[in-house]
Amino acid sequence: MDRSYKELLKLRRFPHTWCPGCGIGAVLKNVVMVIKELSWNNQNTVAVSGIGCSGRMSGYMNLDAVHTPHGRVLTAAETIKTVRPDLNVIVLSGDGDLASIGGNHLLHTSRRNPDITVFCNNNEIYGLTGGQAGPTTPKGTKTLTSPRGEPYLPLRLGRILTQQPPYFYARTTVYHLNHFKTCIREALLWNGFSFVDIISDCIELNGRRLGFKTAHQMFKWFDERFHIVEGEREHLQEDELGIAKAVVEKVPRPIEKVEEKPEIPTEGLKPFTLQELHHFNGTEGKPIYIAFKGKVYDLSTSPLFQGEKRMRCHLAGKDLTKDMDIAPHGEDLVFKFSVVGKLSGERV
Ligand SMILES: Cc1ncc(C[n+]2csc(CCOP(=O)(O)OP(=O)(O)O)c2C)c(N)n1
Ligand code: SF4
Repeated sequence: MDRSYKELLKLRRFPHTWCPGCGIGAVLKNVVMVIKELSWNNQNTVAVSGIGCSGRMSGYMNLDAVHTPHGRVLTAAETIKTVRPDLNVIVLSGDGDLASIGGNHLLHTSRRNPDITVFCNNNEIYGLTGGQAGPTTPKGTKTLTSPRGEPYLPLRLGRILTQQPPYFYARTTVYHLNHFKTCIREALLWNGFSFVDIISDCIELNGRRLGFKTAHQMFKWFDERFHIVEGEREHLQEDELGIAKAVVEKVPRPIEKVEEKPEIPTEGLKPFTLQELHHFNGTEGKPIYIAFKGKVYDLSTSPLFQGEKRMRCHLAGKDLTKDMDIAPHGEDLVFKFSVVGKLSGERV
């Protein structure tokens, strides 16, 4: 068996801190294996983690890694991708970190669609802090904070993340290993925001409370709860493992009609020096003239010139060529007004 994926693990930090049987180990191993298969390495790939047992994954990877404050993993990952688009950016975190305290970032990062891949170790609980109910805990589950059963319906991550294209949402489990690896690979190769929702086990602080004696018993339970669906689809039912993806259809942009600007001849126009132009500044009933690219326009009827005969910070009676060249509307502000002369003489 090819064990070269171990190059991507910081083996000197092992043994890891996770409980025996915890699903996080399988997430780490399989993500690293696929990264190795794709020949990604510590020169071109960054791993970003949040807080929680799952958040420790990046620390065991032989990649540049960032361990971020609780809930802020996506902001850090998106920032890295923005300033270094050449890097592969992967996120490894828990359902609590991503969907509870980080829920708002999940909504908006997915909406902005940066090219990053998120691996969510979804054990349906807050593991690190003792097994409290989180946003993905199924209704009725007994936890440290819901001893009589979680009273609320969980967040349906699959529904939230497949609301509007483009999206890539995969649901898999740590038990369905072949399927899991396919999801990892497709997500890493997806161009845009991709999210792999990995149903995983926290045997110690969730499983035992639910009556499971071993992690393997929990895996069997995953097998009963979920089934794999093959092929292209846009949405997944709550009991389906698969990949839901959609791209935005490229609609050709309508060609903008460019308004023809009449060419105004300058011969025969009355010449104005800058000093003379300054006189027409709109005060005491005088007309409002401004110069633009050598022509003098009468803007007396322009609603843009108001108090103190200013157009925003620009005064009437001036040559505004430089200002209008860099303004968003530029020439469009003046060309519908009549030309009353041309600029001549030296600047004063
Ligand atoms: C601001 C802040 N609030 C609360 C905590 C406590 N805390 C640490 S990890 C965690 C939950 C982690 O749950 P999850 O992301 O599901 O990870 P798991 O431990 O289950 O892998 C919480 C609430 C914290 N570290 N910082
Ligand atoms: S507490 Fe739960 S999630 Fe954390 S390492 Fe142990 S089994 Fe895994």
